[in-house]
Amino acid sequence: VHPTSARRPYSLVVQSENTSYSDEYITSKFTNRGADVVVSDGQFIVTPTSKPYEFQTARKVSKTGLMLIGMGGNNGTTLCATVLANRHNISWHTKSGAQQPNYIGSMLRASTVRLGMDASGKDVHVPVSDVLPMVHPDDLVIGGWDISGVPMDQAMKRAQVLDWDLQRQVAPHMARIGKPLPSIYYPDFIAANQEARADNVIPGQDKQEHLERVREDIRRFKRENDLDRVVVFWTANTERYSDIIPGVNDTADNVLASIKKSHSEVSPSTVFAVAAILEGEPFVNGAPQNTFVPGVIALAERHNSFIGGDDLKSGQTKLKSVLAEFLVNAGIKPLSIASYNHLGNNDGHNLSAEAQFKSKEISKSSVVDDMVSANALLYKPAEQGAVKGSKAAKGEHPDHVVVIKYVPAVGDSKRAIDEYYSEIFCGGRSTINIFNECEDSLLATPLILDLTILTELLTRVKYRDASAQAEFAPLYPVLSLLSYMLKAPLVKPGTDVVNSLNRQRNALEAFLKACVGLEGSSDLLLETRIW
Ligand code: NAI
Ligand code: DG6
Repeated sequence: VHPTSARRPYSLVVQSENTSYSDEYITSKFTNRGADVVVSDGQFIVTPTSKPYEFQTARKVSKTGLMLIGMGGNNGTTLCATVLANRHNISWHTKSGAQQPNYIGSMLRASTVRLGMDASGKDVHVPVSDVLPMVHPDDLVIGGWDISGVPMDQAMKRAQVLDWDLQRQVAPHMARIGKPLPSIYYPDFIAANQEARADNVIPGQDKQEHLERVREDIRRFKRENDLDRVVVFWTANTERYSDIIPGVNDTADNVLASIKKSHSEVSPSTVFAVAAILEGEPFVNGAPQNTFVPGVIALAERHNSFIGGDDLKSGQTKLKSVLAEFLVNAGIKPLSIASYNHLGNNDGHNLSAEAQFKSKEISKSSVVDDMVSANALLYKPAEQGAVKGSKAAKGEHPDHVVVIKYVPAVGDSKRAIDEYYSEIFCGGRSTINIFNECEDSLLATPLILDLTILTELLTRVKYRDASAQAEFAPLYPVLSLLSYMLKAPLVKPGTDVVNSLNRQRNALEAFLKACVGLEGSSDLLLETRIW
């Protein structure tokens, strides 16, 4: 068994007055430290703040189902087949030799976190998945929907992602999953070139009936598999953006009423999100469209139901969120970022349509905004009172262009080219070119697993304001802690989006550690800098 697939009993014990253990819970005390800043007459007046909280994490991992919308696609079939390969320990032959299944690319299972030092002063690291009790990906019960009724073994073959020898061995297991459940198809939302796939659709155009049908699918899946929790995950085709229309999708009640009226601006992904919210099960959007119209966020708040999104951050954007931050934090000024990619899978085919490309362009483009706005030394901030829509009102920003082309021959193997053109010391220029080639679905699958496992965990974590001795309450429904795996992170309305990959990871690591009572940044390493 590959180390990333190994099953380890939960064995982390924190010995501290801040951490207590019962059979049911891990309870920790945490002080949230920050600073309030007031700018007055050119002075920054900073007041450190601290507020005590307690976290309570249920130790029993839920028996978890993962319902994929778009189960028969490249991501869906790759995920099912690789989990089955891991579960049954199927190894296969490639031209370079025998290959074992593993979970490489999963931040939870294949990366580590530093706990502290041993007696000899050496760092001690554990897999991130060992910090708190988490679902093992092999244990996920997988099901879902697809508008294409091709059975899963055939759909895996159609995807052309996995080595033939793996496909051959995993095919009987895939065949047992059978056909995905029929799904909701509103042709207006995905590219016209997808029509031929749509042979497995829930009949009719009555959106309320569709909602009820999907809710029943979730309930049945949960019942038949004896599950505690079902994560509903959109990995279906990218949809066009929905128009935000007052009275239609701006409030929770309006979204529900619009579904009842079968309003044309309610997308399939929104119907699925509403179904999950009403069932009290988490919903994650792995694609870029605005499934979470304001009314859906409000509905999630009303039902205390968890949501996360948008769009898996698998390759080019992940690197961009590191490289752009590196340049800006090094005091170098990116003047333009030009990102091009081509791919030949069905996702690329769908994205060759203008409206669907637009959704992807938006999610890929927002990723450097916060880094740029954090550095007023390099980029002129937006001018208050400047003409609306003018450059001055928007603030200075590097030119940022995103191009995607469909080239069928390369299949799932995406080619991404990026040019970072920057201003350096005293008028100099620097150009960095990057070329990346990679199977898209093999990058995406571990992210879907991480998002599912983290989401399940976050449903088990409660918090309370320790100073008020309040009741423990669930976290806020929009799970922004999932940002590390997402291109355009959905955050609590009114709060800033953090795109920096390092900051996103630090936040997640700090949160997991806080839940076991390990506080503070370990990178100061003060003991190594003083006598
Ligand atoms: P794919 O095209 O192979 O699979 C999508 C599947 O969704 C297809 O089988 C299609 O029949 C199905 N589908 C379409 N509309 C549906 C509906 N209303 N209900 C149920 N099923 C429906 O695409 P792939 O490569 O699996 O990607 C899936 C999604 O994930 C796309 O939106 C893509 O943009 C997004 N994504 C993929 C990444 C990757 O690296 N592979 C990274 C970031 C996002
Ligand atoms: C073409 O860009 C296809 C897309 O679905 C991407 O593969 C996907 O959004 C991943 O994007 P990125 O920028 O994280 O590599």
